[in-house]
Amino acid sequence: MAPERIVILTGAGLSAESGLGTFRGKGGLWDEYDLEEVATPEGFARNPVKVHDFYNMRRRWLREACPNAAHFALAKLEREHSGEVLIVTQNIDPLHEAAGSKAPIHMHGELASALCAYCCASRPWTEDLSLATDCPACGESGYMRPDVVWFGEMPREMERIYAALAKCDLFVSIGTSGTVYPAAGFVAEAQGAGAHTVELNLDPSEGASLFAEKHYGAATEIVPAFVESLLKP
Ligand code: BV8
Repeated sequence: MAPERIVILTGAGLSAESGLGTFRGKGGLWDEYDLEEVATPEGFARNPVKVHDFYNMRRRWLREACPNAAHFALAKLEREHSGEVLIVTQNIDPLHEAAGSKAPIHMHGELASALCAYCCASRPWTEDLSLATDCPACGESGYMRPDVVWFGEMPREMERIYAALAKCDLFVSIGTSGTVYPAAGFVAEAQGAGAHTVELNLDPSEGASLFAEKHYGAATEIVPAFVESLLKP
């Protein structure tokens, strides 16, 4: 029977073929950078310049990045599936939206947005950030930061995500190593709700054994094929 309610979790592997770096595995960002130094509030407090440089570099990468066949296939599923489709992404890039996805949940925030730690205003941001950047809302200087969720910070829209996992009948995890929580725990939540669980990845993730169905290969190949299998009458 065709699934009615689908929740899809995506990770850095979905954007790998769009030229954006992954975190772990060969050549991953965490090989080059210490996540404690560049992806925690403590690291930002200790050395904001280093953190701004890390995110300014990644924000510049966005200017060259285009959605790939996997992003487009997921947008097609959203348009053509008769039931509900919710995309929850760990990625901070805007490639789901660029491929036509309407409203993915960015549970780890968005690189193309800046947040003022003084007045909490956030707004679209494509340029570099630095300590000299004034907040356009409150005018304070030295408080602007990337609008992302660092380690030790609460991911976004968790209530909405858990509510969707509790009633989904298909959970698909794409391009994630299954190492970062709470996202890595979503498959267990979905399974507990009786959903069919599928992993689409380049190679088995840390949580591979928890999935009922697995397909391994490049996202630009296996995701369009999987979407076609879901949409065929
Ligand atoms: C929180 C945003 C609580 C910024 C990121 C022990 C147990 C449980 C939890 C913890 C623990 N110790 C510490 C924690 C908490 C911690 C955590 O999980 N740590 C890990 C390291 C153990 N989690 C947190 O801190 C989270 N917050 O728990 O808050 C709380 C409660 C109350 C009040 C306050 C707080 C916050 C986590 C979010 C951190 N921010 N990023 C940024 O992007 O710079 S995490 C970062 O990792 C990215 O978001 C990334 O998306 C995410 C996960 O990585 P992946 O997406 O999976 O990427 P990865 O490179 O690992 O894997 C890529 C995969 O793709 C690979 O499997 C590869 O095979 C595949 N692939 C590659 N190429 C392709 C491909 N697949 C297909 N096709 C290809 N071509």
